[in-house]
Amino acid sequence: MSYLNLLTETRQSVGIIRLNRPQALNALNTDLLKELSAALQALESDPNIRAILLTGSDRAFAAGADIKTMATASEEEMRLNGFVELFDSLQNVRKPLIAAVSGFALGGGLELALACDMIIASETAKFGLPEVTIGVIPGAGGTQRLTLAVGKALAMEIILNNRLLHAEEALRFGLVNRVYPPERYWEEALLLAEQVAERAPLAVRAAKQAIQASQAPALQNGLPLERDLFYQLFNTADQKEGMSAFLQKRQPAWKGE
Ligand code: CO8
Repeated sequence: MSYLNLLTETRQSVGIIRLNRPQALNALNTDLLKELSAALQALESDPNIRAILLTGSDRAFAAGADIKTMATASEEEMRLNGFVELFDSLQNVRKPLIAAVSGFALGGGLELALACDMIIASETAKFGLPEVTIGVIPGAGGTQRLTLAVGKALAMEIILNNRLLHAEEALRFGLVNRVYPPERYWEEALLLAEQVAERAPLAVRAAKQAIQASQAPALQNGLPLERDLFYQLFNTADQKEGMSAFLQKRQPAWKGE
């Protein structure tokens, strides 16, 4: 199967999905997320695949949800268009999912990496949730999964004040598993995926399920609340101002309305 916004390949029992919208730094739009959902489903149901590697380009894993497609949307349109719900397909993946991150992993891009089971980073990686700089909040699990990963104090700074973490900080704070030089991160991520793929598949799947259960209580409460608050912000002047300011490459003028 070939895709317009993804490149896919398999290496023995590892399925590889590469986000491929270079003109927008792999920003996530509906078409890309639909393809990602289909590609994940195909690998999940392929008995020859035992681990999945998700990656982007050297410049960007993904710079967030596509601001162009959201800028003028109303709250009702956002609730109805199913865009954010497409993200949920990641939660149905029971095989181990490893993110190989280089460059920008911002907003929905970081949320994508956080929804994976392990993150291998290039020294060039930059992690952040800059949504408040465009008048919204993370809507695909960022407030919950980042807080679980790095703790409340740092999550507050990252989400409320757009603090970016570089790769070494992300390693120190427990957001990523390992950091490698740019010329090696991808091969190391593939090696990790190949190693996990060698383990007993039913045991790996059971272990993933059990580890995920340790986070389930927080996620069950937090994810629906986060999504609802994210949608509500599309009913504000600040969301329209923030996103149009980004697209017009100017500073936003907040009204608090
Ligand atoms: N959406 C749409 N286009 C984007 C995005 C984006 N998120 N990020 C970058 N682009 C585009 C730029 O508009 C630009 O296009 P053009 O050449 O046509 O002007 C092109 O990619 C290259 O970007 P820049 O020229 O800005 O490159 P720089 O190297 O100067 O800057 C940055 C790189 C810092 C990454 C900058 O592009 C940036 O700040 N991007 C936006 C980051 C951001 O705010 N992300 C959060 C988006 S909101 C979000 O993710 C909410 C998630 C909600 C749930 C998602 C469910 C899927």
